[in-house]
Amino acid sequence: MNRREFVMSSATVAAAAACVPFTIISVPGRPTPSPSQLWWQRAEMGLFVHFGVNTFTDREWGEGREDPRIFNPVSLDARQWARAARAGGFKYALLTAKHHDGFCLWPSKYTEHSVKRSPWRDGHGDVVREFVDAMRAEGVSPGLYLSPWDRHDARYGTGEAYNDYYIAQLTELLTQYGPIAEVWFDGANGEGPNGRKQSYDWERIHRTVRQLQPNALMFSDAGPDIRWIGNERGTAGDPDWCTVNPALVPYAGFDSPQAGEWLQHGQADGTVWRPGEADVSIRPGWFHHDAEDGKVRSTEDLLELYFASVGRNANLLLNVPPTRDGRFHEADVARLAEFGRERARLFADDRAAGARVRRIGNVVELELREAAPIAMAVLRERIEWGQAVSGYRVDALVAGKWSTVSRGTTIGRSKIDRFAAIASDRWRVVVEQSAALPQLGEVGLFGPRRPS
Ligand code: FUL
Repeated sequence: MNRREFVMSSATVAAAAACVPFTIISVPGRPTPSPSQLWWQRAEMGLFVHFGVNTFTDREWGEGREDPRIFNPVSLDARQWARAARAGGFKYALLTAKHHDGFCLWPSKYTEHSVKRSPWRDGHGDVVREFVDAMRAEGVSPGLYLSPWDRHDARYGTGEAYNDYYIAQLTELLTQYGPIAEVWFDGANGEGPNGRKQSYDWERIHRTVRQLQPNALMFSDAGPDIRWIGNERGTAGDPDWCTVNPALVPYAGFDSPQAGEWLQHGQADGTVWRPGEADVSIRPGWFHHDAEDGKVRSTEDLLELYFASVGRNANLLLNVPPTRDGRFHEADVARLAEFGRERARLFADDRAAGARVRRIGNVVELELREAAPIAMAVLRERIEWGQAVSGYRVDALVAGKWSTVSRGTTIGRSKIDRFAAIASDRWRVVVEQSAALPQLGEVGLFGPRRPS
């Protein structure tokens, strides 16, 4: 925003404040998203793909002593994963290139513990390659998970030697597979084969990613670009700020009784932009287990996750694990497609489209073409200028009087409010409290859900 716009909007705020009470609690220099963060927040949803030796041992955490010969996904079809991702509306996807067991899904030069020692594709296969190619072919941006905790490698827990190994692997992944949208750093930090824990060199890890792929976003409890939302249930906090105070959670895996809360909510006065990502699995486990084929989340459940994450200013990272065959199970594929269809139906008819919009200071007023019943409001701030709103309400004009249908705290990139359907052609969003000059973006208004 240039100075002139700022002065003009400040003036309109002052004018409107006379009739609609409004408080700006402070006006510091607010952090804003980088172009990659902005792309990522607009992407809304990523698909997580947990796959590896655990898929074959029926476990969640491998020990690091698994025989690579057990890895043989005879019908592996990454394109099937990618089609399912696209049908569900996922714009990016993350593969566990290496989980805590240390087994690498690509033929790393730096270890023998990888697909090259497996019978799959006669030891010439590369799951990372098939994954990135398939995702890109379906218009889904690939990302990778590389577990720092490694229960196989003898260097783990010895200091520099393991850090060198980790950086060498990261370098392979970031130089041989094209643009990587997101690199996921897990906070889990257990013992290695020698019974010792490794102290990770985060500074060097971050520097490596920035140098090799300046547009890749780094996720961890401590970012630096995307923060963990503080639970594995796929739900963001309310309020949820994109800004955080980086000193509170200084590194991935940082253990403190308050860390969960800090990550859930972010901080209104945070000095860095670090939006939250809410990870959760479509099944009870992260890896595929036959016994959980009947426990795939329902479409209703997935929609609730969407409202509790994207609807509260976070991204949703939904895990779907391939089976031993190397394909997604048909139940998961069907669920993803239905989830995509249901969201398309829910958001098909924006009744605010074509409305007359008046923006007066802290109020956005909409005059719809007709008085249709509305049951859901989608609010956005123009986050390219930062996040500011900390209190708002949505009103409808009913029988000549404004009545409040929902109230909330933060908005950010997206806030979705659902309420009992109410018919009116006049709606308004009133910002009641803000950490800086509020910049409301589009407002979407949608009718009640129709039975399918
Ligand atoms: C955790 C890991 O320990 C789980 O196995 C899984 O990968 C999850 C996404 O992150 O920290």
